Order: sequence, then structure tokens, then C-alpha cells
Amino acid sequence: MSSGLRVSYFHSESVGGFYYGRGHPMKPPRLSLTHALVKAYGLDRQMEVYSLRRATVEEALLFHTPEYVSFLAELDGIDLGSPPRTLPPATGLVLAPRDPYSARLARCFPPLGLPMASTSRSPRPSSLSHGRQAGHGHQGCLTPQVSQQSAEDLAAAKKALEESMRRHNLGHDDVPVFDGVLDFSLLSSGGSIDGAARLNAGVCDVAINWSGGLHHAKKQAASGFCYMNDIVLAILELLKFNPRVLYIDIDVHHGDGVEEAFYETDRVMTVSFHMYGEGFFPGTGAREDIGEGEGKQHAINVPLRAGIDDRSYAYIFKPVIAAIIESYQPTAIVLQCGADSLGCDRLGCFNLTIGQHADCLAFVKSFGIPLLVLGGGGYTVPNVARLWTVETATVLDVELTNDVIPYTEHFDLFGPSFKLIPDTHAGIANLNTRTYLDKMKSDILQQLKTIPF
Ligand code: V1S
Ligand code: CA
Ligand code: ZN
Repeated sequence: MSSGLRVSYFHSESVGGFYYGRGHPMKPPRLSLTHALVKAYGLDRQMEVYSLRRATVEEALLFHTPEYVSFLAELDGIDLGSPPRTLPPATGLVLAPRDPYSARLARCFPPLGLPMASTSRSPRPSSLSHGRQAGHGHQGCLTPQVSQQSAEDLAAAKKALEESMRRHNLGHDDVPVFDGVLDFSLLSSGGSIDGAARLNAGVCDVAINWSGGLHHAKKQAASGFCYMNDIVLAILELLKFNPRVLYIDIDVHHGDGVEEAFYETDRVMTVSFHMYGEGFFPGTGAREDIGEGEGKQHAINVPLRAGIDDRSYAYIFKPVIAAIIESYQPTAIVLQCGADSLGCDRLGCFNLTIGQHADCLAFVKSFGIPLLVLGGGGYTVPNVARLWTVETATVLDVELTNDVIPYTEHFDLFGPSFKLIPDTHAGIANLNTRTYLDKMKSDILQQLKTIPF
């Protein structure tokens, strides 16, 4: 071990094998690519590496509604009513067979043109495209019972299904119903919950789950590529032993699902730095949103404009976080490290370098408070792997030199620079003026002063 810090790291190869559908920006193979780079630098030998455990349905129900979880299970062809109620642990195999869990919706109602993004699309062509295939073709899958159903029964079933899809915000471009969607969500959540549990037990100082950080999922609805809110579940685990938990979100998007979950409690303080305005998703996270009831003043929003660079980000991030930690005195911190705040991200519009993003993590870590580090967004896949590898090294206090990355089977994806830390400056103008940032900083410091600690 290099830093003296005890680091628990959660990963299973199976999580990189899921597929959101053709053209979808969320690419789970980025998790396999990250782990391959982490291993290529030998970082896995300096921490404890654990396989992802699937969260149990009971754990998921600590936040999500039974109706929503059942519906996700139904879509994934899993019968929650019959034992085993929990899924078996992840195998770590990339090509894990889908059959036990893939009695797909598609097989029941194929002729009616249901919105099933991945099932009707061809598998992705990426060089990291091993793993699960998109849903199997559904032609010829009608069972005799189904084919004997009356047209009215099928129409009624279709209507009920569409209504459930609408109610749970599922099945459109952002949140397609892909093969293994519940499985993927339970794996991501299991890693975050187990990281929190190890911190609670005092057996590690920092826990890392790059497959977590899915901050948009709501109690009973999917949103923005997220189906299950692993962060909320992990914070609930931390709250078993911690009086106050601080959540910090540096994904370019607003951490709305986490904010909403803890909006009315003072046991969790949520802080999100995000792009705000110009119709940017999800559109929430105004400076004025500060929490309600017992939670009033315990939600902190830092809405930013496009193009923020390293200097401006550090200028707002460091004093705000230092003041929050000083006044709130959290006993555990969860840091969502969405990589879409980097410059050159496919969906983002900030201009951060890998160095600055990792500096934010180093700054948070420097307070010496038990820390759960999670992934999140990140859509320029090789840069996601670069960032989260550098951040794993940051947690371990290992300095990685900015040379050509070590050779792996995925080396070609890192061109044309093949460097660990390429120039990610996107050339977008920084619309965050000094005056704007100063006003925001003083507003936030003022907000903190109104909290009776
Ligand atoms: N920005 C953006 C964006 N791009 C897409 C998208 C593009 C192609 C597809 F095939 C599917 C989706 N969706 C969005 C955003 C959602 C961003 C979610 C970020 C998630 C996270 O990084 O914070 C955490 C993992 N959705 C929208 O902007 C909504 C739309 C309004 C526009 C785009 N269309 C496709 C859906 C509706
Ligand atoms: Ca954010
Ligand atoms: Zn994001």
C-alpha cells in the first residue's frame, strides 16, 4: 500500500457488458476500460478489490417503491414473488448467460410495437463490445397461450404496460428498457452500499465504486440514464452509523435525485456543482433551491455557466467545500465524480482538465473524513477511463506520469495522443465571470451562516 490509506475498490467485469442501445451515449464498457487501465498501472495491487454484489430487492426498497422495483423486475423477466428473492452474486464473467433472467417483455407482446429500445436494435460495434448482446430477436417467441389471447386482452395489457412505462418514466431515449436493466442497477447499487458498509465498519478509509454515481433516479421513476439511485441507497447505509453525511456532486449535471431524496432532512447536506440554463438537463438546481422543513439550508446548489475552466472551478469549489465541511462537520462524505465535467465530453460543456477534476477529489480527501467515491456521467469513453484511473491513483497517493499509457488490448482507443492526460480543453468560452462566481460564493457562505450548528 502506498498512502497508508485503506482503500476498498468495487468492480466486476459483468457490469461493463450491458448495452443501453444503439446511439445511446451511456456506455457501460467504459467501466471495463477503466478497470483495464487501473490494472495496467498496477493500482489494483495497492488496494482491496471486491466483486460487485447485487443489491437485494429489500435493499432497493429502502428508497424505491415496491411498484417501481417490481416493474423493473417484470421488464427484466424476474419473478420477485418466487424464491430466491435475491439474485445470485455477480460471477465476474463478461459473457454471463442471460437466460435465467431474460424472459423478456418482447417475448410476450412482440407484435404491438412496444417501445423497447435495445431489443429492436443491433448490438454495438465497439471494440469493447464483448459481453451482453442486446435483446434477442423476438420473432417466433410467442408462446401458444399468448397467441390464443383475445385481441382485447392484448390491447388492455398493452395499455397497462404503456401506462406503467409512463408512470415510471421508462422506455424513451434517455432511459430505454435494455436487457438486464434491473441486474445492472442492482450491481451498481450493491457496490455503493458495500462501500458505505465498509466505511461504517471502519475497515477502510476510502471506498471506490466507478459503476455507481447514478444520481438522477427517483423513488419511483427512472431519469437521465439512471434507474436505481445507488447514491441514495449508500447514504442510507451511511446514516445507520453517521449523524451527518455530506454529498458532493461534480458531474456536469445537477444531482437532482439525491437532492430530492434528502431535501427535508438535516442529516444529509447535498452540494451540486452543475451547468445550469440554456435548457441543459435536468433543468433543476437553481441557487434558490436550499431544502425544506428540517432540511432547509441543507441543499446547496452551485449553478454554473458553460465553459468553466480549471481556475474558475477551483476558485469556487475549494472555498465553498472548505466552508461547508467546517460548518457542517460531516462524519462521512460521498463524492460523485461524474466525468462529463471534463472538457471535450460528448454531452458536457465544461472545460475541466483531468488534473483539476482529480484535484477536487484530492481536496475532499485531504479532510481525512471517511469517503465514498463514485462514478457518474462521462461520455467520451477513453477520457472517462483516464480520469477514473488518475482518480484511483489520487486516492492511493500514487503519482502517475503523463507518458504514453501502458499497452493493453484497448490501446488503440486512446489515440491519437495515447497519453494518460491529453489536452481536454474544448475551446468553449468561459461564461462564468469573476463577479458571478464571487456573488455565488458569498451567497453560499451566507447560507451556511443561517444554519444553527
Ligand atoms: N445532454 C444530453 C442528452 N443526450 C441524450 C441522449 C442522446 C442520444 C440518445 F440515444 C439518448 C439520449 N439525453 C440527454 C439528456 C440526459 C442526460 C443524462 C445525464 C446523466 C448523468 O451524466 O448526469 C448521470 C449518469 N436528456 C435530455 O436532454 C432530454 C431530452 C431532453 C433531449 C434528448 N433526447 C434524446 C431525450 C430528451
Ligand atoms: Ca453536479
Ligand atoms: Zn452527467
